[in-house]
Amino acid sequence: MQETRRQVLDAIADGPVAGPDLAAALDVSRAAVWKHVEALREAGFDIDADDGYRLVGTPSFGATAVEYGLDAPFEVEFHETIGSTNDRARHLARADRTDIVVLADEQTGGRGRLAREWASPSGGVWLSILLRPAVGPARAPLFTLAAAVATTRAARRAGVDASIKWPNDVLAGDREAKLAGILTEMGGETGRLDWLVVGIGVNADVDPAAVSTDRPATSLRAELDGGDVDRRTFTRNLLEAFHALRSEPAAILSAWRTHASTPGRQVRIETPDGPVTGRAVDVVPPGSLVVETDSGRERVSAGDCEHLRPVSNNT
Ligand code: BT5
Repeated sequence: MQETRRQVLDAIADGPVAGPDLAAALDVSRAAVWKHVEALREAGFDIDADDGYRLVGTPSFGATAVEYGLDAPFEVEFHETIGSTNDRARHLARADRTDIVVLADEQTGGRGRLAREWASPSGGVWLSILLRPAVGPARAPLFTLAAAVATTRAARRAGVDASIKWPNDVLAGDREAKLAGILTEMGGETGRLDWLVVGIGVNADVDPAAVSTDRPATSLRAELDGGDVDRRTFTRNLLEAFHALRSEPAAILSAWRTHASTPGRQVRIETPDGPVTGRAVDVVPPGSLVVETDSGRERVSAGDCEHLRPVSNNT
């Protein structure tokens, strides 16, 4: 958000401030104050001007709504509808940008891994974070884990009991239905990571039936029994948690372990080299799952993981 606009919002958040006082405090003309107020109104802020300027309402979603009060250095670009936020972030990567969050209410061409479709109706939190971390490509999976932790934390703060299924799913509810998925893409020369796009799709204020697929899906709204979903606060919490983790990569794995439900579970993982079945033991750098199989421990770096239910004794 433009800095003066942020200062205007901060100044009028706690009560009416007369136009001339605001102009003097910000060292701009009165006409400039009026222009900023108009721009903020257009962005959805409700600003009362009866008795000086006073902020009476913030927009529920959008770039300015998320950026206002965001304690992380991201610029937010919002689209009511877009093909895929990952595609847009990749485009921005080619223009040498960084630390941008592309956020959308709806995607018409949302993508999952391996060119699968990602259902993205209006009401979701569909976002992609463009980063240029100073690490090699081999460390990129850490950022997928960080995104999963950040999403899980934000969901829990919203009152939803979420947990991570290795490597990129956030599950919720008794059925362990999919609440969110993550698609990380990267670019660079051999051995060098130029950019990273971490795409996060969260079924926020949507009906699970609108995203129903071959596998069970859920949403924040469904998990809150139809209660209000504050997408603005959710997105802010998610971005702040992600920023804290990317600033301290050494803390990512331990944070992942405390938010994941995969370790200790019987799993079946479809890998490019065939299925691996056994008990998930741990996650090791840069994000591989260690599985105890009949023929010993195996490290799996990529694949589709299924949590197997323990076989009941009376069947
Ligand atoms: C993922 O893939 O889980 C990664 C999803 C990433 C989506 C975000 S949204 C913002 C950004 N922009 C994009 O274009 N993408 C990213 P994967 O693990 O391959 O799971 C895909 C599978 O999940 C599909 O084959 C369906 O079975 C299921 N699925 C599709 N849409 C879903 C939804 N909205 N909720 C739950 N499950 C879904």
